[in-house]
Amino acid sequence: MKLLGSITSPFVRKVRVVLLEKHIDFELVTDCMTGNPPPIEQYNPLGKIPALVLDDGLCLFDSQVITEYLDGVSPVGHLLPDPTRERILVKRWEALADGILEAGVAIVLELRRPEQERSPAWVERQRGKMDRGLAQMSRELGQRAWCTSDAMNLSDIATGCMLFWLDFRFPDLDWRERHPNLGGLAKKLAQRKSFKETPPNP
Ligand SMILES: N[C@@H](CCC(=O)N[C@@H](CS)C(=O)NCC(=O)O)C(=O)O
Repeated sequence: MKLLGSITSPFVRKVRVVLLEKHIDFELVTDCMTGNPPPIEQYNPLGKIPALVLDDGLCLFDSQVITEYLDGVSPVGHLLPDPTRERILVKRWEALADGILEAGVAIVLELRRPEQERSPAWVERQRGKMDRGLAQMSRELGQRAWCTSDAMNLSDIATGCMLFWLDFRFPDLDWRERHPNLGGLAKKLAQRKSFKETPPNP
């Protein structure tokens, strides 16, 4: 299978970490976002990465669909529990991590606009989503070792990819000081081979 993506995208990183944790072979294709039209549009009409092209040609998007698919096709290192409530708790956490990322991406894009076209109110609104999202994660994690279970699963991977992307794009955000328990979780994830092999700034 081919993963269309980039090294810096946190959504792509989440998929790469899942592929590595589950020992699934894949080819990463990174030159798909430039050009007019960019090649990604042949695979995902929304023009977004990640997109996963299966061997039979079917193309999957977005990252939450891809991670669920990958967990289903290989029994190695199960990342989503079977019982509905436990599974939905993991997917809810993944949605929260991805939502914080989407707010962060919106800020990055807004700040790339010419200064006179930027909306401070829009940036503030997105910042509120990030702050509330992180606070809720920290509250729910409490003193537990992992986000939703006794062992690492997709909720932890999604959270790690989000936190490390904040380090990459918002180095001054003091999330570790505000939420030391999230810092502890990040420390454990950073030691895993799958995270070591997928830094956004190699
Ligand atoms: N909900 C999507 C978000 C993916 C996303 O926003 N990817 C960004 C890169 S980090 C992108 O491709 N942006 C290009 C665009 O929006 O045109 C997912 O989880 O896959």
